[in-house]
Amino acid sequence: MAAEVKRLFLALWPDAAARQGLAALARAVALPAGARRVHPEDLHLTLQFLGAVPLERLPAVREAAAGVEAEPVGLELTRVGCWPRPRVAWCAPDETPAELSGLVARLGARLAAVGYPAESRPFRPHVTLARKVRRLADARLVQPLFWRCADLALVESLARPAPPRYQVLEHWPLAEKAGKQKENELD
Ligand code: 3AM
Repeated sequence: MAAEVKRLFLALWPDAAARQGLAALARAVALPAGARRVHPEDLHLTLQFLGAVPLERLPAVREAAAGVEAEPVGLELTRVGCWPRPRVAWCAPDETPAELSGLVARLGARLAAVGYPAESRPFRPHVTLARKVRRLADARLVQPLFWRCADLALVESLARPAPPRYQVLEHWPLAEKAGKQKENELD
């Protein structure tokens, strides 16, 4: 009998305020006919896709994610555009903040150590806004959206066709370093 599996990925998951902002941005983007907007509750930023994970591997994956050292990441989403091959419309920052690259590298190393190596393609942070989009002119947002990413989530991609399609199985707050908190307290 085939082993039971879950289709999983690790993502930065927005809090209610960031989700509202992302959803408003997604609504404001004019999309071509046939585009399928991502359900507001599904908006996220993927850090690493794992694919089908057998249930018995789940504890190792959770432990890998739980133990990653990371601080909250300040992300300024400044532009929208489209990748014609996966046919997705996205919003993205101009540059990848160093804290985000660091988080992806450390998380990737921990996941690789339990058998889930990262993709060879370079990491390009983005929030997918819609699917089935072949063409959308790159545009700068008049009002960039700031998202303080403070929640790392292990997410299941559900097989059922209706959105929302994703379910957070577990999530971990990204903690400010103790030293930094002290500094802020003195401000
Ligand atoms: O976060 P976004 O929407 O960019 O496209 C899938 C989605 O990306 C991606 O993982 C996220 C959660 O489903 N994904 C799905 N299959 C994938 C694969 N085989 C994949 N990424 C890489 N390789």
